[in-house]
Amino acid sequence: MLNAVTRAVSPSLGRCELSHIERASIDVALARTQHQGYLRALESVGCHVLTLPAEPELPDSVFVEDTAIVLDELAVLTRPGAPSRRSEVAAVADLLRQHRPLETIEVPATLDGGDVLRIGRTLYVGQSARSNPEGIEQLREVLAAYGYVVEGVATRDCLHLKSAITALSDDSVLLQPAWVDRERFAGFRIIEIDPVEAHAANVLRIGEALIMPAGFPRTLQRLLDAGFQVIAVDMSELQKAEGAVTCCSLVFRSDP
Ligand code: CIR
Repeated sequence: MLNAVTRAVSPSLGRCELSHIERASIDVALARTQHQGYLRALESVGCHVLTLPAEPELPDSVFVEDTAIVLDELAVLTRPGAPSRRSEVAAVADLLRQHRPLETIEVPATLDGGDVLRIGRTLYVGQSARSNPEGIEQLREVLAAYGYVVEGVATRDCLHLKSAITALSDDSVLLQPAWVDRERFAGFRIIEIDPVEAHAANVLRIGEALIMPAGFPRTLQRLLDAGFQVIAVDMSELQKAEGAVTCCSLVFRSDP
């Protein structure tokens, strides 16, 4: 059984942080409808969805992924790189406390969950504007005791490591070569996004299924041709907030 922790769209989503895209007007009502579609997609692949209430004063709080890294043995609460996002962590912590022992990332470290790509017992962590070397080192120290390996990965021109690469299975990844070096993942079967669909690399793997944003038909076709089962969900309004599919949930086993 899988739990998916999510949080309802904030009415202030239009005041979100933006780093690499231009601000465009966000239809919050449509964002809510699309978020509901995303929750239904999670349920359709077997997740038990837990939804925290919306936070009017925290524009980016729908993007719960950035607040924690949840593993079978524990959850690590992050210290998000954007100061405006640090108070998102408390409510997520209160919920996760019911499921896992908690560890924390402390000052001066910063770490966003969007930078953390777990494949097996390895956590690849983006060296980004949001996750600093201290954040990566603290994560390494916390997780060493549990037998996880933490590896820093250089990123460029994107918000998070998982903007540039996500896992499709235990041995294959979807990758945007402009934002992360392909050679770094040479041990994996690599499927590249279609070059005209720059933001297509963020897909959410749930068991054998992949959830991806609608609007990337060429990359979708590449995944279908490779034999993957894909559910496309319309996320246009959350994409205007520089979010995609992994960022809107924290998925973990309820019976580790
Ligand atoms: C931010 O800049 O923090 C938000 N507007 C978007 C966060 C997206 N998070 C993610 O992909 N993990």
